[in-house]
Amino acid sequence: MIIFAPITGRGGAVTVVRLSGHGSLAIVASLAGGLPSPRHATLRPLRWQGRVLDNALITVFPAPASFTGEDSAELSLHGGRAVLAALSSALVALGARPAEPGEFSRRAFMNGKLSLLAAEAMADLIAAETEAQRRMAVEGVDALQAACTGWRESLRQSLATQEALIDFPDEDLPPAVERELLSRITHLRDDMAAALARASAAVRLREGLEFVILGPPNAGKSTLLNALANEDVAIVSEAPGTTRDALGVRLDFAGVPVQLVDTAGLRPSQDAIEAEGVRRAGVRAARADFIIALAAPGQSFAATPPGVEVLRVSTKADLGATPPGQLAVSALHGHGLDTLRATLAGIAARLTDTKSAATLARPRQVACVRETADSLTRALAISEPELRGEELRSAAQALARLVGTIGVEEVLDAVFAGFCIGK
Ligand SMILES: Nc1nc2c(ncn2[C@@H]2O[C@H](COP(=O)(O)OP(=O)(O)OP(=O)(O)O)[C@@H](O)[C@H]2O)c(=O)[nH]1
Ligand SMILES: [Mg+2]
Repeated sequence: MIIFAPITGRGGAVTVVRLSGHGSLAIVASLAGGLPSPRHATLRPLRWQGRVLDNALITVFPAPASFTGEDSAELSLHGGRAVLAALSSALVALGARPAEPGEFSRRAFMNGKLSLLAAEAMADLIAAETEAQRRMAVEGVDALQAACTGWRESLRQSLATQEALIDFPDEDLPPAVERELLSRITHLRDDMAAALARASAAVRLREGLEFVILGPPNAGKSTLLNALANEDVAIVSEAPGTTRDALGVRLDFAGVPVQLVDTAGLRPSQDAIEAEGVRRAGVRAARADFIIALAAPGQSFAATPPGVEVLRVSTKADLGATPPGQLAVSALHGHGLDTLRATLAGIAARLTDTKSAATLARPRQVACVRETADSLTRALAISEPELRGEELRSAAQALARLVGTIGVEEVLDAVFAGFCIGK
């Protein structure tokens, strides 16, 4: 099936439409009145039903030297809705259909042009908003590919040794064979456990962090949010209980994306709407990556949910003495904000530090490696050779799902559905 989609964003001066699949070059030839030589960008008028659609820069990529591995072409058109619409109807009339999200990448994967991990990293690169996300997408994938190759090889050897232990009675093999097998499995399991331990930083970096501002009414939460965002996002007033909805702004703290969330001032309230705001503040705080607790002079810091790290900051430093040794700001006058920004950037960097090692940045990847490691842990607890072999085979299957060599359909649906059209 021939598929097509614009592979550039909307609103630019040029729109590039990619066409891929067996027969796509014949479609290009019929629109362009012949085929330019492979991989040479060539300017040609595209004609359909006797009229010129547009003058397009055409590049054809005969299989297998294309992104998808299929016959493929890229048509650079003048950017504009009408141009794209006219070309699309011509392509549909000639037997092509619009591509589904991720369909080009999926074909590239199927044709061995792109590994599953590389496809995921490419999607992350396109979605990257900050420098640290870009770096992780570009550099993390090689480290992860290398780690996976090592893991698979180690598991393959373990399986082979285990088979030998099953096939030949114990007395024929030196006891060292089994000792080495167990030590290899232990080493592999520990290596995966280390990768899993680093995963939360990678997942956080990929998804972005959430920092929640929490404190009593009138502590200056909304004022601080506006100051850090450099934008008048939240309503500020001297009336306590102004903010009700949790309100987020997306910031870039030294390359790490952070959603900074302002919340309702915490106090018991008879007002149903304010009480709901307070409840929501608690929910957001409980699932935050980090809490910035605020209190103005004379106020005390609110209790925070267990398990979430907190930074206490005294506000309205211009109004009165603040506890010594504690970060203090006056958001109204801009005092202390640079120090606070630097502190928050340091925290964001620490929470997302992947230590430049192989990173499992997606929940899917984490689940596969956890499943593999769990099977290995169970295998280590089993002395019966057949049963241990079973566990090792489950481990191998879970690992194969990570790189996409088995369970292909189900894994691919989940992975590529998250892509956007044109990828
Ligand atoms: N003097 C002084 N006043 C401040 C400062 N920061 C905020 N305020 C004032 O304190 C009042 C409350 O500020 P908000 O930012 O609305 O406080 P809040 O914590 O969001 O309050 P709620 O939304 O009601 O929970 C406003 O009148 C602000 O102008 C500060 O640094 N110094
Ligand atoms: Mg407020």
